[in-house]
Amino acid sequence: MNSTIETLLNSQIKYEAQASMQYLAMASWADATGYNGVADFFYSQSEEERVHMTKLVKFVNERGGNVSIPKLDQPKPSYQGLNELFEKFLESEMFVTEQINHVIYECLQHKDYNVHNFMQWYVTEQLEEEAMARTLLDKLNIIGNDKSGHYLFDRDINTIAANQ
Ligand code: OFO
Repeated sequence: MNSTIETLLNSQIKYEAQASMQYLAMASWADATGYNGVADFFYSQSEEERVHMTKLVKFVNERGGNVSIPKLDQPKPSYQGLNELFEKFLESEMFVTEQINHVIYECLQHKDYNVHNFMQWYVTEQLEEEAMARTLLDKLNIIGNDKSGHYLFDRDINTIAANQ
C-alpha cells in the first residue's frame, strides 16, 4: 500500500474513532439532561461510527498495510442545549466528509483504484449522515427556544431519523 494512502487511512481511522467518542459524549449529555430520544439517537450514531472505524482497520490490515490505533482527545462533554448539540453534530459530519473527499482525491493522484473503490461506501454513508444532520438542525432552528418543541423533537427524533 502506498505510504501516503496508508497515512491517510490511519488518519481516517482516527476521525471515525473521534466521531464515535464525540457522539457517545453527546449521548451521555442528552441522557443526563433528560432527552432520552436524543440520547438513543447519539448512542446509535456512536455505534455506527465505531463500525466505520473498524471497517477501515480491517481493510488496511487486509491490504497488508500498518494500522496505528490512535490516541484520542477528550470529546466536548457538555452543551448549552439541543441547538448547539446538533450544530456540533453537523460540523463533525462535514469535517469527516471533507477528509473522505481528501482521501478520494489522493487515491486518484496515486492511481489506487482499489482504495478509491472501498471509499465509495463512505461517500454514500456521509451523504446520508450529512443530510440527516441538516434536516434535524433545520427542525431545531424552526423550534428555536420553545421548550415544548424540544420535548416533541426528543420524542420524535428516532422516527424522523429512520424515515430520512
Ligand atoms: Fe459519519 O463519519 Fe463515519 O463515515
